[in-house]
Amino acid sequence: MEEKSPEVQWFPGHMQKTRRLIAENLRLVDVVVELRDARLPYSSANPLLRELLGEKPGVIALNKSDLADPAITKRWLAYYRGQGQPACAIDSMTGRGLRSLLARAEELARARTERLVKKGGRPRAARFMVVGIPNVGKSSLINRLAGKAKTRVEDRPGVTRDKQWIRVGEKMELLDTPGILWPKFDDPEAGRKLAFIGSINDEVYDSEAMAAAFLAWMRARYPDRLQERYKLTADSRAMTAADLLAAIGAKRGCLLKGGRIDTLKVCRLLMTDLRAGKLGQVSFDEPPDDEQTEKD
Ligand SMILES: Nc1nc2c(ncn2[C@@H]2O[C@H](COP(=O)(O)OP(=O)(O)O)[C@@H](O)[C@H]2O)c(=O)[nH]1
Ligand SMILES: [Mg+2]
Repeated sequence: MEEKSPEVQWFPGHMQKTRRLIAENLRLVDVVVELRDARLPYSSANPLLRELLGEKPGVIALNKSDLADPAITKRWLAYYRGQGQPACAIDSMTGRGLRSLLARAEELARARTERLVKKGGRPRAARFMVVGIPNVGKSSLINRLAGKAKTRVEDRPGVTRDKQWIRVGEKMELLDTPGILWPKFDDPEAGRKLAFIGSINDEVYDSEAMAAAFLAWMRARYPDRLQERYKLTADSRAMTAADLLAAIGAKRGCLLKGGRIDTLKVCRLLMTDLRAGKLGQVSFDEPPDDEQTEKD
């Protein structure tokens, strides 16, 4: 919640500091869980994380998979598999997928922990941290993994005092503070999609343009959903985005004095319905098409 607020601005200085903090924490862990929004596996990624990670293994966790289109999530997972990138779909609210996420992370960490033992170190739990842009569910995941007890691992020599570790299962320890990354700035389409799902402040976007882009996407990918939700006639399929917006506004009584359509209100209604899941499971990023992936 706290990072979601529109007041958070990512100034270059802020980004430098974030980078440094994450780099420091990265040295303490064996593996990184990179959270992305399952509805936006591309747009909710931080473009610099790969570089920050270096050789450190990472597993991508597509969170909020309950809200995403399951068929598209499946294609993303196949895509990552093709790239040799460990990934899984999770739901931090119910805990779905967490067991397999932990298994993947533990497996990736093992190479490192075993190497340490070979070099004469004592066997120890695999350490990991969670990173991601604001609002992808980092705190929810950490709380879920920590459980009600919030068992903390006591301070140990060699571990910075202010770092808290949470024991997760038998073999793992989780850094209790997530790494907060900044979202993609240079890609207006990604920004617009992040605004759809409420991950960045949508006031910076022209709401009518945003709604038009949203309606175009819904129409192309989920042609029945708008019709069902707003009880539109079949000919609404052929309408322009502006006419569609007006039709939805008329159905929902989003009117200004004098009977004109209150476009802003319709835009808000669309976003509220989307975010509440009233338009069903929707994904806005699709993986590069499979044929191309195979050629790469
Ligand atoms: N439906 C759904 N909502 C989630 C999931 N994980 C987190 N959320 C919600 O997403 C919002 C942001 O979560 P939060 O953990 O604060 O994200 P953070 O900013 O990355 O720490 C909250 O309203 C959560 O309840 C999930 O898997 N499914
Ligand atoms: Mg948080």
